[in-house]
Amino acid sequence: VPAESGFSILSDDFAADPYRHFPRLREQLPVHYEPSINSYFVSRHHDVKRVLTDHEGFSTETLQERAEPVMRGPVLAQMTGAEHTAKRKIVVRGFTGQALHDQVRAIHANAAELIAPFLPQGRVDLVNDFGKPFAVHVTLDVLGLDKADSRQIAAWHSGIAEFITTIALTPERRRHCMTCAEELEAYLVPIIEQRRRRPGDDLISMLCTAEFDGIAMSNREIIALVNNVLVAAAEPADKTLALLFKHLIDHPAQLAEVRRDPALLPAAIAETLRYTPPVQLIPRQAERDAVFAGGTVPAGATVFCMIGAANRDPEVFAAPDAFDMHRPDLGTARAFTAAAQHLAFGAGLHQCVGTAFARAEIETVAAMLLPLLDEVRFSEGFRYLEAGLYTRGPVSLSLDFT
Ligand code: 2IO
Repeated sequence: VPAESGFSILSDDFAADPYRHFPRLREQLPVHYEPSINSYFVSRHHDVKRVLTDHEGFSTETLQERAEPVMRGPVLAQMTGAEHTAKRKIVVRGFTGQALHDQVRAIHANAAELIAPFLPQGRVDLVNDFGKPFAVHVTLDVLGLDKADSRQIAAWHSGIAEFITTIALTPERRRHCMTCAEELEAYLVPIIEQRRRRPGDDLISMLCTAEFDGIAMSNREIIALVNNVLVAAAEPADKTLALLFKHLIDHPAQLAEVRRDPALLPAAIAETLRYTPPVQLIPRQAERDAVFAGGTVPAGATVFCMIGAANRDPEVFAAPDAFDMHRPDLGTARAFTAAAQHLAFGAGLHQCVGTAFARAEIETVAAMLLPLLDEVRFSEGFRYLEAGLYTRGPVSLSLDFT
């Protein structure tokens, strides 16, 4: 039946506005098959949650092909058992407590430095002038990498992220992405060697000094985790920030409320993550035949969880297509925890380790920008455009302010 529906997730029509297609997908094609990539797409909240939390039925094997070539080793989401528990704990430690406290200072400093040149102009492209460099600078501070190299690292990051988030890569682009990954690896090796000898308080040093089973991690293991953090921290950040501002500008009453009371920002950020999750797809591999209400996924097949569709499932969220930071079903207090109703951070054993960091990052920068960008509005003639199937966000966000 799906093959005859005439509908494709790979069509330009879907790319232009996936949200328009989600109701029909959830209702009529809840287990949609794409023959050209031999993959299944699940869109109901219940089904997505099941795929992400049934670790026996669905594995992260897909990342061996989709991520490992550019990550140069296994990322956290690929690991299982004792290795996963131990290494996840090491990375969590790098993003909580004192480390997070220091990161908030760095977030503040980077935001202040990057917005300064635009304040006298009264105009900024929140994606390209600010968000993208901001996301990379903050990540470099976390890792303890030199911001003098930020343009080069940003270019390598783009290539690596392109590899992971492109549904069907051409051989030419694939080669470009692999070159980026190899050059970044060559850049990191001497830095890792040096941090082993003289560790600082950055995340790379933490990875160098941490022990798993009484043994220090190899260069390959550290490089993969550094790449993992680089992509996971930098790729969704500018998108989330721009989406937050877009939704607040589109909803002036809610914008006025968060201006009056910045304590509402976590709710506005959580609702942004529900309404327009920057990570739209999470891949898994079915380990055995999996029967859903709308069809069967055969053992060995790739299943993509459609986070954007699940987050607007009317079974879970009332009036799901409305942006409302006060919605009672958002569960604001739980929105950045394992009990979150929205699935923007995934679910289950591999749920995002950077959740607290992501919240602190967007909250800090938004609380800082809101008072600076007075009477913020879209620039005259600005046309809003989103791009991306895997990670998705505004292409640009030209704002005027006074
Ligand atoms: C980096 C896709 C931006 C992760 C991935 C290979 C593994 C994992 C994710 C997120 C976000 C990125 N998957 N982070 O979806 O670490």
